[in-house]
Amino acid sequence: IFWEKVCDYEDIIYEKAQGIAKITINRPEVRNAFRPKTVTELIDAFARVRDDAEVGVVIFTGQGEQAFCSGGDQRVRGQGGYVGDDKIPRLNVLDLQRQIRLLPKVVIAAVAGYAIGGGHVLHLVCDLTIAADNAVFGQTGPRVGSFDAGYGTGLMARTIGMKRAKEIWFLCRQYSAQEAYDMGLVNKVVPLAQLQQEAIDWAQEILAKSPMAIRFLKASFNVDTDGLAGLQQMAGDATMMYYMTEEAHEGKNAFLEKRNPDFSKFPRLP
Ligand code: 2NE
Repeated sequence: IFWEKVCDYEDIIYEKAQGIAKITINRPEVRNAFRPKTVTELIDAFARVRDDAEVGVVIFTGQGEQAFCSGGDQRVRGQGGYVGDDKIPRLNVLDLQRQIRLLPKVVIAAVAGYAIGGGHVLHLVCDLTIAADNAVFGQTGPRVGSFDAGYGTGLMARTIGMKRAKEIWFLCRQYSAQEAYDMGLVNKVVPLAQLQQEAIDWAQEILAKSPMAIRFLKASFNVDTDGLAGLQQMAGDATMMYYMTEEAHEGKNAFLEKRNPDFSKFPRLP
C-alpha cells in the first residue's frame, strides 16, 4: 500500500491510500503525548476525513514502536487545562473524543507500546483496537492529578464491565496486550511487525461492506451511551436517507413550486 500525504501538520501525519486514512500522532520523543496543537491538528484531520467521500475507514496510530499515545503533555498542563501558544488552557481532547464517535466511518486504533492516560481513552473511543504484542494499557489520572470521568469511565465500563473499569481507574496499573484482549478492551493482538498490515487488512474488509449499513451500525452503537446526542446522530443519518427519496423531494418541490404537496402515491408500509 502506498500512503500519500494529505496535508502538512507539525504534530501529526495524515496520509491516505485506497479508501483508508492513516492519522499518526508524531511526537515520539514524549511517547506521543498530545498538546493543544496536536489535538487541534487531529480535529482538523478527522474533519477532512469526514468530508472525504473516498475514505471509509481511519487507522489511528502513533509514530514509532514505543507508544500509541501517553495522554496529555504534562509539561504544558497549567491551571484549568493544557496550555498552547495562545495561552488558553484547554481540554480539547474531549472534543476529539466526540468527533471520533460521531464520524460516520470506522476508526481503528493501531496500538504499539503505551496507550496510557488520555491516550488510553483515545483508543477506547475508537471503534476497534488492534494491539501489537508490546502494547501496554492503563490510566494514570489519580496518580498524576487528573481524571476523565466522561467516556474515560462510562464507555470503559460499558466496554469491559464495571468492576474491571473501576480497577483500572482506582489502581492505575498497567496491563499487557494479552490482558487487554482477555478483558475485551482490544479486538486482536498481533506481533509488532504485523500491526500496520493487520489494521490495513481489517480496514479493507470493512471497506468491502455497505457504507450505509456500517454508518447506521456505528451510530446505533453510540445511541444509548450518548443519549439525545447519540439519537441526534442516528436521526441525522435517517434524515439524510429520507432526503434521497422521491417522497421527500415532493415536499421540497411543492414548496418551491408554490403548490400543495401530493404525498398520495407514497405507501404507508407496515
Ligand atoms: C508512557 C510512559 C509509561 C512511558 O514510560 P517509559 O519509561 O517508556 O518512558 P519515559 O522515560 O517515562 O518517557 C520518555 C520521555 O517522554 C516523556 C517523559 O517525560 C520522557 O521525557 P525525557 O525524560 O526523555 O525528557 N513523556 C512521556 N509521557 C509524557 C507525557 N504524558 N507528557 C509529557 N512528557 C511525557 C511514561 O512516560 C508515563 O507514565 N507517562 C505519563 C503518562 C501520563 O500520566 N499521562 C497523563 C495522564 S492525564 C491525561 O492524559 C488526561 C486526562 O486525564 C484528562 C483529560 C485529558 C488528558
